Amino acid sequence: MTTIDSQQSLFSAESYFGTQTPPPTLDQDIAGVRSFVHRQRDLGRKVVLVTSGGTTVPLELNVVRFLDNFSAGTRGATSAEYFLKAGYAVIFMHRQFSLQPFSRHYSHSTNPFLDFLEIETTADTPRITATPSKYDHLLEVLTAYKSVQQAGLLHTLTFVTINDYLWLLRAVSQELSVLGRNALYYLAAAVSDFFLPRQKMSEHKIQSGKGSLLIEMDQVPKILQPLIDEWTPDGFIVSFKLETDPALLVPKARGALERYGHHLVIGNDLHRRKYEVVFVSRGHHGSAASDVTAHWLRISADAVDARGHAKEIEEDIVAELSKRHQAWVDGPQPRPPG
Ligand code: 9Z3
Repeated sequence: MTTIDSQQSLFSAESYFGTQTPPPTLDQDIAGVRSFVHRQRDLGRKVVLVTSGGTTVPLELNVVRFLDNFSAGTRGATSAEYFLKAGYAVIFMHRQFSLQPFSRHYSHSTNPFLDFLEIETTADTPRITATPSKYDHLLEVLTAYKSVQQAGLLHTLTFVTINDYLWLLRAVSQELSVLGRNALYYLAAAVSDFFLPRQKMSEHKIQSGKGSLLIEMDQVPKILQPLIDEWTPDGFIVSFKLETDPALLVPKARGALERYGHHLVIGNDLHRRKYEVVFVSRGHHGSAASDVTAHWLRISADAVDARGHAKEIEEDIVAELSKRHQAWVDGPQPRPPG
């Protein structure tokens, strides 16, 4: 059995999965992913895994309190819609109750769906109709949603804790690896950097009355490394880097790219994330550190799209990614060993 080094408190992916327990629904979730992936493979479709929303860090085994983060899942849910439009099948792995593709347009707090409905009382039996001013938009969203459902292009999975997320990501990526280069990873979930191993968690609700509470957390293992090297070596992998200090954004994104050697890091600043992102990747001349390029995508706050709706930066992110992923699919294949 893998043990935790209590001196270092540093988990490798191997020691993490050797000591932390899988979520109870993992096998069932993965059976669903397997049949989805195999169906898409038989149909020759590319598949993108979109991770979305924030992970929680429970403080107790019988959990009453947990740490969380700000992410509502807007980036992931919006991008998933554009990936579907671009012809991808989508595995949408999201934080329970965070925004989802299509229904995101009718979020309960900003756009409650009941406000889109009217009761017509002219006939004997009252009928429900759509509010006229909202009708066109509703029809557009509903048409896209129904056609995606009918074509079986969207598969949804949920996580809550950082532990759920890590187990699911490993298992889903192993399933997706059968697609080789046709698999794209779009890791937009806001993943906690720190966690409490279950061996250090209080079983019951932490009691107050003893003064301040001190909690020492362990670092979450760097999961991108085995994802890239072992679980899905041929997939096109895009990670996100979030910073709040703009001066750190490109250096940190660049650091992640150099550390893991994957395809692309998309950097975003917390406050500017809806209007600009930076694509940090290697150029065309090999993997020399000096060859890293930073390519900015920007939209203005009042930009509109081709249909006259408020422009979403995810439209441009996904357009650029589809091109880069296709170039990877069509690119030179590594020579077989021997
Ligand atoms: C992101 O950077 C996402 O774009 C956001 C989206 C979380 C900012 P919203 O849900 O926000 O649309 O409101 N995701 C990745 C964040 C993250 O945890 N990155 C890690 C890091 O920065 C690396 S995997 O170190």
